[in-house]
Amino acid sequence: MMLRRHLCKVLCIGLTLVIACYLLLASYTKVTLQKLILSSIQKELRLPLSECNGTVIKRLSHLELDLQHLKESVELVMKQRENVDSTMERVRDELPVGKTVEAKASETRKHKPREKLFPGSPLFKKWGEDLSEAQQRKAQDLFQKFGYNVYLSDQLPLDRSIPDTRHSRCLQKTYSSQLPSLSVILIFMDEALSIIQRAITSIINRTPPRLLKEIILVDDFSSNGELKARLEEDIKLYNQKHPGLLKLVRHSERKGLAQARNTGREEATADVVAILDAHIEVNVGWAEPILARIQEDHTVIVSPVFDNIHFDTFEVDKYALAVDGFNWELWCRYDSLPKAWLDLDDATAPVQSPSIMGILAANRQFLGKIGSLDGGMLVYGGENVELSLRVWQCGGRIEVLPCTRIAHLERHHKPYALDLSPALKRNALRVAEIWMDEYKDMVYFAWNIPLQNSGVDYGNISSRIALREKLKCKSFDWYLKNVYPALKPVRNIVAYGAMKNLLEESICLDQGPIPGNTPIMYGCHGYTPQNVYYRLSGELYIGPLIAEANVDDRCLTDPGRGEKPTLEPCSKAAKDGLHMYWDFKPGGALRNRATKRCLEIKKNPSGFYEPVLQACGTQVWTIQHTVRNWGSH
Ligand SMILES: *[C@@H]1O[C@H](CO)[C@@H](O)[C@H](O)[C@H]1NC(C)=O
Ligand SMILES: [Mn+2]
Repeated sequence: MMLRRHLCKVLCIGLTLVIACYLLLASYTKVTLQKLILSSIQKELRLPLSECNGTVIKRLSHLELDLQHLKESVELVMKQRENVDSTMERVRDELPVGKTVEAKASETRKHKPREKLFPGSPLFKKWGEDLSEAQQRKAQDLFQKFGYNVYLSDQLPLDRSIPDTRHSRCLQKTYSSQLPSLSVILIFMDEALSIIQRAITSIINRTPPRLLKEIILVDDFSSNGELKARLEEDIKLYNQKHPGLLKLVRHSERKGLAQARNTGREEATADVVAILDAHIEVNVGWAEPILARIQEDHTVIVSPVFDNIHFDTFEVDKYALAVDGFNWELWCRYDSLPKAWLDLDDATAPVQSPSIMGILAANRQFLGKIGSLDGGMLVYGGENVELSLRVWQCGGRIEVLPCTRIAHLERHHKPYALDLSPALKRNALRVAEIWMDEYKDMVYFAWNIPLQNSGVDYGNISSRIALREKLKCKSFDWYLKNVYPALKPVRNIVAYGAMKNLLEESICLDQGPIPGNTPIMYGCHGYTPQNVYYRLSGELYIGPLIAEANVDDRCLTDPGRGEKPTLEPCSKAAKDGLHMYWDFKPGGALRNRATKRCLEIKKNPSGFYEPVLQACGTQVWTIQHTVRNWGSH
């Protein structure tokens, strides 16, 4: 459940796009026209979402965009929007910054706007009206390089105040005077210096000095110059004021997020480590809840609540409390609060969470004992799910602490990474192979990767398997049932991937426009709208695999009359007794068990193939992957 104000905006854009997509798809307008429209709206799509969702959007923007992918991201946003709606209103009312923002906006309107040099740049949508041309150039340049507004960051005070986004009951909490000591670890790679300085300043100003033992900076082989001598001079200055507080460790080659976090933990000496990104500002009272909870139970891994620092204005938006989850691709996502927690009626109580987003705090020794972070996770992504499964399966627990709030800068774009999806896919398979037992197939299904000879090198996992045995960890089945019942496995999938009719092999079965429930034939592109999952029980899903237990997959259905097949929510279709069970073997017909009609393809008057239901002829279908021996293990 996410709180995103800009989701409104995305939704509006989204709806417009969906309508455009629908019209275009329906009439199969020329590909060139589609591309033209897409390139103009591509910019709109690259909106700042939280890090994990940003990755999804990012991935999409890296792919050859066509209408299908557009639909997919819009669908994603809409799904999130549904979840968010209710909390959005509530939190908006609570949010104290709303008024100031409006006041500021009307103030700036009085100034005569200068000419905009970069009218298309997201940096200048809400900011920078008074800049001279030289200043605009400089700001845009820095923005391109870093993915956020370095020009503004360099001017804002390092000790600026941010809204206290805690629930009022957090302010009444008192803590023991004998709390454990804290090492804060800041990981960075090509971050702007002022961003790191502001993170350090917020930590020094908002952590009681008696608790803060050290701040350890870990540089994962940055290339920008200001992080060399200038950062070292800075550290000297800080240490003159606070002797021995700051330490700097540099990697001599790029090692990725997981290993940078490990380096920080290994350097740390306090009882508790908080391993943070460097593009954050901690909020007031952030440390005490962490230290008190870990003192109470040293096996708890803590996730803070994130707020959003806007990449352009640096204003802070409050995000709603949610737990951290993931889907079968192992992308992170926010999930709704558990009923057991809501029943407690204590807004300050720790919330049990299936996963972490990345930033964490833990007992230093306990984190080491359970294997820190998996150094075999490369670049970025998946390392958070790996740690989460290990923590839960090996005797720890994960909690979100509502009174610990950290404002996190969400980049507009990650300037250094080209395409993260190969690393994400590889890391996901690594997690699946080490931790997910018989459920690992779900990750292969979601990514549409063959179970055998996947061609993906997830590295050597023997030491992590040995660790799992040494720690006598529980099964993934236990985790699903006891920790994350909201994640839905699908049983009896025997075939998956793109589905083609041998009559015309350049087109694939496709879920069709969203919103809408009419499958189509469309040029094969390999993305999730063309994922098909066939179950031994006869259901045939079309579209991305749904991981949420309370959201239905969509089943191919014969409505019993007319030619057009439909897609219906599977469990509703089953309850209503719709004709949703099919007989199918690769290279054979696709035949409805109830109506005995076959799904075949036929040219429409404009000369394009459409899927139709008709008396079975000779048409046959193939599907990309089958599960070992048609599912019999
Ligand atoms: C994997 O790593 C272990 C040590 O952790 C080593 O003994 C083994 O030979 C490695 N396997 C391969 C295939 O490299
Ligand atoms: Mn981050």
